[in-house]
Amino acid sequence: MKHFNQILGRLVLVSVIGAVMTIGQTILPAADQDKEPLKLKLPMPTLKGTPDDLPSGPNIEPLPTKPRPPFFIPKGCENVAKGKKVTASDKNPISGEISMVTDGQKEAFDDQVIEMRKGTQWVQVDLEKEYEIHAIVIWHDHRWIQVFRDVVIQISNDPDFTRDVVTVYNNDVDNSSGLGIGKDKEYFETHEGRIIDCKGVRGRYVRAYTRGSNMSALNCIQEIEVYALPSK
Ligand SMILES: [Ca+2]
Ligand SMILES: [Ca+2]
Repeated sequence: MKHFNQILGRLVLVSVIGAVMTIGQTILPAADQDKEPLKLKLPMPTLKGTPDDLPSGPNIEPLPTKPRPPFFIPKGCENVAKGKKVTASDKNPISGEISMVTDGQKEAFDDQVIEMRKGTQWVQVDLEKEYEIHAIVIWHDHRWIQVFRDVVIQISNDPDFTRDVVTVYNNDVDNSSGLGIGKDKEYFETHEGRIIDCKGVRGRYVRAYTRGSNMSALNCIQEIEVYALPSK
């Protein structure tokens, strides 16, 4: 038993050292002089609460139970999408105006959501020039805690997205939208939005696809923010 306790003691010690090292690693990016936490102006959470029958499965991230950890981004990045021109596959949305994608409004209110027809639809932001893009933050529709299908986000210098396309997010695992098989997870819409790490991809246009949600065949979008540096 004494021997067992010695082994147990060593195991605990190793675990403690391991934990300290892990904490050290997670703190490291903050020490990076060129980076800072991305600061977002978050909307209020929905007052509708969390549904009892949330979808689940191996490809859906569980609903977070605590605030998102900081996301580090190069110093000087700004939201270069605010107020920029937006186009869409659905020229005549069921509700809302396409320009609302970049108007800065993203509260969980009906009049701050654009609803487009069913099937795969996209919205596209023209940043007016090429940027070095480090993060895209997207709110589809956080009026309800729900999962959007076929979330595909692409960057290009071609407004038609026929060439030089970089896909920075794709959770279309069955390729039902025909843009390629995605390896990213589905996730729940919350007031925090979704941060997409773009790692400095250069481009002028950002396009975001969806194909309905677990609640509705319609495609909703509230806001897209693009945190970027001028392209050198
Ligand atoms: Ca908006
Ligand atoms: Ca799909």
